Amino acid sequence: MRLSDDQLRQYDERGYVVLTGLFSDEEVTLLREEADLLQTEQRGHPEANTYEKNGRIRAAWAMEIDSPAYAAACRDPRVLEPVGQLLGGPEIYLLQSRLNYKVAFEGDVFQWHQDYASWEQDGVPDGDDHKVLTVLIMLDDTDEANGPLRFVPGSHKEGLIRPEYDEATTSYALHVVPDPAVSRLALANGVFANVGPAGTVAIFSGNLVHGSTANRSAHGRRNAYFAFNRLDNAPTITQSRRKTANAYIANYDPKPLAVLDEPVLPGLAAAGRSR
Ligand SMILES: O=C(O)CCC(=O)C(=O)O
Repeated sequence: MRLSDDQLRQYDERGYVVLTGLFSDEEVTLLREEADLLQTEQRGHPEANTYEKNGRIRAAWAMEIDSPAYAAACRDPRVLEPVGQLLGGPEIYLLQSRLNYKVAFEGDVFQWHQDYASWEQDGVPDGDDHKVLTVLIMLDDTDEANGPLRFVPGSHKEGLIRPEYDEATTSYALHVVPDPAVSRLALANGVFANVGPAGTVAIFSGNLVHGSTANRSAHGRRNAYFAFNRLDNAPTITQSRRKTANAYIANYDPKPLAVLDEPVLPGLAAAGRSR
């Protein structure tokens, strides 16, 4: 699946492009079943999970190491071909993956931030929009109430905004964009909310300012994220400089990803389970 010239332009102008309904209901069902498993001690690497202040699951990192379905999703041609177009070549690898659960009633806020602020700490040399980016897959129908991921369109053009390190707001310390910069950009450009049906995908720049509110609704909001980086932009350090970092937040063994000839998720979904 290739992005049109219009979609490529959108990515450059707004810092993101949305592909509604890219994954089928059956595929999403499979990814949700895997999400259920990943949040338990039964996943191969339970130490890769992080928790809210109240002990509920916040995120499962590195899903693909324990889940064939997520391993297939990040190599899926519907994902990797557009990423290849945007990153300008086939030599790309998976820098990071995470599944944010944003559970009903309890899922906490993600402060406004740019992902590159963290990746810089992880040693990624360049945050250029065409070197490193993220693919979001919405696993639940998402509306204004269950904490959609929000983008500030065009904010990627600022490059990296000097971040503040917030260790207090949530269980997960984050390099956040200072409030005055968020206000300035949101007043100038507005805010876009990723609402829509499960299976929708958004591709966004590592410099795009984004965040989400707490989920106080009765409906969970799971988002899976795959961050892709060019191989020639891989860190030269072997360990993150972040103050708090588990071993799964960045991939320090970069290997070029081979795009699958065709999607395998439909077959896995039809088989009922991926294992
Ligand atoms: O899932 C969300 O609402 C926020 C995700 C995000 O920005 C992150 O994990 O860095």
